[in-house]
Amino acid sequence: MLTNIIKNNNLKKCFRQVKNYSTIIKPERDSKYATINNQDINYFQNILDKHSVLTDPSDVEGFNQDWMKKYKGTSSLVLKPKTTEQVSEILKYCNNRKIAVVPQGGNTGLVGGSVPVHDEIILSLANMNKIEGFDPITGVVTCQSGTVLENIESYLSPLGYTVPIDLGAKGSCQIGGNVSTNAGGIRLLRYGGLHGNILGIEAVLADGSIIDCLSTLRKDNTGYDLKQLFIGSEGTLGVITKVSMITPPKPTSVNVGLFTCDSFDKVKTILTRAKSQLGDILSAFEFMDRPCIDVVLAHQQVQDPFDNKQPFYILIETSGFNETHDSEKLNDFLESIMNDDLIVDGSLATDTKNISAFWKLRESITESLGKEGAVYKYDLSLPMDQFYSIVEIMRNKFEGKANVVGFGHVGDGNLHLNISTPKKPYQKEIFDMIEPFVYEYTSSHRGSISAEHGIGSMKPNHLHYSKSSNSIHLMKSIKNTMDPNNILNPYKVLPN
Ligand code: FAD
Ligand code: 2HG
Ligand code: ZN
Repeated sequence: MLTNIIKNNNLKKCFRQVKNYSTIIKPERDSKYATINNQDINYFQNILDKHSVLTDPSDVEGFNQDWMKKYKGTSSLVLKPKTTEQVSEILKYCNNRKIAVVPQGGNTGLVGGSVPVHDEIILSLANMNKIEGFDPITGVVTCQSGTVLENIESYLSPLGYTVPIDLGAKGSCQIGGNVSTNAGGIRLLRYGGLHGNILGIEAVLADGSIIDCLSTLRKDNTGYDLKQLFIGSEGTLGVITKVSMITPPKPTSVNVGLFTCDSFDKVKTILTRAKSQLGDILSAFEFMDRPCIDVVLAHQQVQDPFDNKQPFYILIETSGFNETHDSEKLNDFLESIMNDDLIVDGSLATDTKNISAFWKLRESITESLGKEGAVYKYDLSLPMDQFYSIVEIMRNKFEGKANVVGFGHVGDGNLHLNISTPKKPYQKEIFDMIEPFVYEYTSSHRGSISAEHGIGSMKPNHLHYSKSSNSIHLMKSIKNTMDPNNILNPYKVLPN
């Protein structure tokens, strides 16, 4: 209790309100950072071409605002380098001048990490979008960090390979952003996370030095695995300029089933069975509750999949290479869950059009929620026994006040708890009903307050709910070693 009181007092000190609390609170601007002047602009125009230095407020505006329209900075400058050397020159200069910098990928992040808090320079990686090589024997692809995820998939697909990560934002997010956030997504269940799939990284440190860890080797135990530090560091330790990644062969036989359930206990039983009976062909196990379906139906051109509404919807995908073998496994599994009355309704899609329709229901939840008003997002890892209870608790708390939905990567123990109100901007009253309660609940069950979206601007002062003070201390000393002037993505990830 005492430590909590101390922590809350610290929190008040570090995070002072800059506007009234109807909007998002920001830490105060640190006066140690320089403000941009004409000399700086001239310097950047000399190392980049004129089109890669954006200063017109109408060009800069979109880069200041995050995807959710929740976080907004006041930067007056966007730099769009094309090469690692240019990134190096920029950072070296900024480090000497103490100019703060926010690296930006596709700007689809959901925790406010990709936009400036104040007037930090925006370093957009959008022009570093070349796929540099692919080895069909090892399946390793190497590309610049600004390559859009979907473009890597389009490049690999005709070659018979696929990317090991997939998420709803694939059309805009960049591989550098994915690596920097250690994004999870819908295929983590099958291929594992990026800490395993990224083989190499080239990154530029705050002082401009280029760290070449761009290995394409699967095995390399030569000292500390430095690339791991950059994975999930959200632009605070360096700017990732290139990555090399394992790509698995693209499955040729894909099936997607959509099922309804009348209890969350049954969802859990189906998950256990799917893991044991489908084994190696199970490639996604996602769930959404009925309020999610209602939100999607309200905002998208999709049909209610079944006449009979149920509280839970599960999407199961199998991907393999032998249609007969996969169908046999899937049929045995379906028979077992039907015979035991685990599902109420179900439908199977085997052709691309129907598969996409099922995925659209799941993947458009985030966009549809965004059309509702203000959305309060919580991205939690929780043990299965406490997984859905938090949604029910919050729904009771918010009855008549807000719409509470639960969905996510249940196969990975990752819940997306979203609370939406028709009113924007964000309300203090609503935050107070959610925080710190949701974080305390998660921490008390040894869960994670950020399963896959990161910490960004949203949660630095809540990091202690998932990390010990010794761990935070070590993180701070790593940050201090790699970026002693704290120019890279300040005010983010680490508490003050
Ligand atoms: P940005 O949003 O631009 O940046 C994210 C962070 O990474 C920032 O801190 C930024 O400073 C840093 N950064 C970006 N590029 C670099 C770089 N080259 N070097 C150093 N730092 C960098 N996330 C999931 O994990 N799973 C999901 O299933 C998922 N689904 C989503 C669905 C939708 C519709 C949306 C809008 C978002 C979703 N996200 C998901 C969140 C988001 O897409 C991911 O976090 C993604 O990895 C961010 O990539 P980005 O290129 O947009 O990065
Ligand atoms: C997803 O799984 C994303 O769709 C977004 O991680 C989750 O909107 C969210 O909360
Ligand atoms: Zn997710």
